[in-house]
Amino acid sequence: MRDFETIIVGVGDGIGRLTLNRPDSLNALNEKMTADIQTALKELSADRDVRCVAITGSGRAFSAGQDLKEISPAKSFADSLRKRYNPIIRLITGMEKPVVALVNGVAAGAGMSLVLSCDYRIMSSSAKLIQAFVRIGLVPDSGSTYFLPRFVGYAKAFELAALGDEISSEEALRLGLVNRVFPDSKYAAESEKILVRFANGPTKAYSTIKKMLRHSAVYSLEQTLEYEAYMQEISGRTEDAREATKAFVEKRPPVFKGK
Ligand code: T3D
Repeated sequence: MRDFETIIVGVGDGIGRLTLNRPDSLNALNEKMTADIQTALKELSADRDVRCVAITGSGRAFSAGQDLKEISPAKSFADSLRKRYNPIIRLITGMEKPVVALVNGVAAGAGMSLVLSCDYRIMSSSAKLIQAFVRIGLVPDSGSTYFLPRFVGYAKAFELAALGDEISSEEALRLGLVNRVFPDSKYAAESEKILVRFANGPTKAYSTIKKMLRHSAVYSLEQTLEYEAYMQEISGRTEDAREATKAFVEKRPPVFKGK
């Protein structure tokens, strides 16, 4: 994978790793970084050796959101979201492999939206989430108003978005905003085990699960039952499904190839 100015990208053992790398500004998202993230996500998506993608931040933060030193009244917020942020959220949610957020430190504003758009979220115990938009008189963007009420319900979503208070890792876990929290001392090793598990799993099934869960958010039970039947027909014919059924009969663990 090539070098980028604002992020570090690496691939190994089936895992694509994207690290936001402007630690002096808590990995604030400037124009160059959002462009770099888009390019990297497209490349990781197309790379057949990558079966799981992890996104994290360098230094003490995940990301402090939009670079406030680049905000100016002269620019269009809508254009910025349409060109810079919304494509990133679409690339993550549409990626045909699991995308895991490793929340190593504070994730604020669009940084928190980026976390919410991932399929699985792991947080270190000292990290915080902040719907920081309202603190500067803005409203949530980059998918936060889609994900928040679906994860925590309207009442809590309104509170988090309108008050913009820090959400501790304990509260994030209790609310269902993240999947796992590990003490800072164990966070790296425990996260790695989960990434390895995704990278060795049935990638096509993961991708289909992503599509099905998004589909079910807008369709009726009847339509969902039919979609499940359709998707199971496809899933049942993958190499991984055949291998896992054979492995069960042979009383051995399956070897998934992501095919
Ligand atoms: O244009 C559009 O598309 C609009 C889109 C908007 C989406 C958004 O994300 S809006 C929300 C933007 N983010 C924020 O409002 C959060 C701003 N940051 C903070 O509130 C705090 O930094 C934190 C709560 C995240 C962390 O606080 P703390 O005390 O741990 O760190 P700090 O001292 O505030 O920051 C450390 C450095 O990072 C500092 O730089 P310095 O003074 O040492 O040179 C600070 O300026 C810099 N920094 C932190 N956040 C940002 C930032 N620089 C630029 N942009 C930031 N967002």
